[in-house]
Amino acid sequence: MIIPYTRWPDDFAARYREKGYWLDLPLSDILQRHADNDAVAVIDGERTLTYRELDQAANRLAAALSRRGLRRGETALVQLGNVAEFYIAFFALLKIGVAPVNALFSHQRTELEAYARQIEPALLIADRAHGLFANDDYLAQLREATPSIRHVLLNRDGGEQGLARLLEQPADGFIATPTPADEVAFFQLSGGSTGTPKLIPRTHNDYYYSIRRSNEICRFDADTRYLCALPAAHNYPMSSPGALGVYLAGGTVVLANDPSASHCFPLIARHQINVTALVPPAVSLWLQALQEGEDRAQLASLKLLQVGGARLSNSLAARIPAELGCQLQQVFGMAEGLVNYTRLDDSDERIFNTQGCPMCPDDEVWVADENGNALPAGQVGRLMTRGPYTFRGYYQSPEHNAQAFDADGFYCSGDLIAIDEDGYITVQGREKDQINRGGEKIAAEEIENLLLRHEAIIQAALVSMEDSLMGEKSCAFLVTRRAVKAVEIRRYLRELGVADFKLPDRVESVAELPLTPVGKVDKKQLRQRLAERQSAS
Ligand code: AMP
Ligand code: DBH
Repeated sequence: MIIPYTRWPDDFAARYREKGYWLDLPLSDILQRHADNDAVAVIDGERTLTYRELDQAANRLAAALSRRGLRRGETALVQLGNVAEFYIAFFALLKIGVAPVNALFSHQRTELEAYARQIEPALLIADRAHGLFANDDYLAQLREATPSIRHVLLNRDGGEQGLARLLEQPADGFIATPTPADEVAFFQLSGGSTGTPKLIPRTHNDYYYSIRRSNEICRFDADTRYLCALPAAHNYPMSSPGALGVYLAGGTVVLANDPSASHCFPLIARHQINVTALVPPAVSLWLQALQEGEDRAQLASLKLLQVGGARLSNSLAARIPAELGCQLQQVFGMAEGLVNYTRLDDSDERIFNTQGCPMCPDDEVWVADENGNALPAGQVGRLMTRGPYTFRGYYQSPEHNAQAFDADGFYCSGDLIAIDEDGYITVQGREKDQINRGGEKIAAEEIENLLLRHEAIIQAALVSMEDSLMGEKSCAFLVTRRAVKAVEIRRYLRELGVADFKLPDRVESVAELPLTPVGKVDKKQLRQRLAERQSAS
């Protein structure tokens, strides 16, 4: 069984191999190569796993899953937070060629079910610590709705379905059977702009390259001590260079539950963290904590702070070295592939004012106008890209792919950017119908569709509004049959089972939605209304 996906054309694949980007190694090699390494790989609270222990744990789980009949080419739905088991499960599944979707811990029923419908998983791995899985009620519902699920494993469960139990069983004679390196290793999540969350097939070859090249640029090595404070399943802390970069280099990953200063500062001091990755709102909160008297000495070991996921303002950027006492690196990436970094030896001017440049010499990035024509340096337009680690199609989404890619296989990310004479990118805005709430992406259409199912709602438009901390928050403009309150709308959406970060921060009732000349909802005008109101208040 192999998982279908949109392949790179043969001539591209040949070139990517010839240039050494694709090495035809499985991602499980990242851990396998350290099987005899007794250095600490991961620290999760009071637990510490060496590379040898991490690899053995992954082998034991892999062996147990194969004994239960999981087969290469099948898929798994996984929802684990920032716990060592996330990596154990990820490597175990790679070792037996089962491709996971790693849902975010913040995801709820709507997201989990949308992923399950798309991949028809044979295995579910979830956590008793998640509200949905605290007891077996939802589990039964999910299994009922997803007949493909044959096995369930639960973290923090002492019983039959407990993950811990499988981790105790020996892996005697286990032989890894990863999928071939040019097949799907796992699915990454797209921030999305459509009604259903889209999945991004990532192959071993393309993802391994992305991690390896990220390590070169960010200079990760065996002395790297990386704090993983963003959701571990997200592409950024997983691969840019993220935890997988750290493992490849033989360094140490320290897991944090959240990016708050009160939680992270003591971890940085205790574990002598020298690099971490944040989104811009977390940076603001760290700076604020220092101003309110948190001891800066706790950050003495921190050398590099990566910031990405959403636009970092120039003013916030400049405060990082001055106030946190470490170097800043801007990261502009996407789960679909392309990652841009400011380089460690770039000038402050570049580091503060740009989102970096593509990491690979064979990343093809250009700026298109509305008609798909290339724009000259400095002009703002659509980001178009293809390359050795940028995907060629969302999973089983031919219609959406026809829109998201041009005839030459260039992916249109929906970002509006300018590229300067030296190839450095600045993100100027967005064309996709998405709200970037401090790095967490909300597809407007997904929420609008759910809102329209409410008995009192006739029309709905979700738009971004500026927010000093989050960058953007969401506002739902509603045309309703009767008066509705924001709390009612939020409760309704929560009951439908959407992640909390997608709940509208504000709800506005209007008599009608403004339309563009072609009759689409004029979101630009709605955003303007919000901006005018904000500047008036
Ligand atoms: P996702 O599709 O969830 O992987 O999100 C990728 C998107 O996040 C990009 O297309 C951008 O819109 C946004 N993004 C990521 N990093 C940055 C950054 N450094 N500056 C501005 N936007 C960013
Ligand atoms: O926002 C992102 O998706 C993102 C940001 C920085 C990303 O996927 C990445 C780096 O790899």
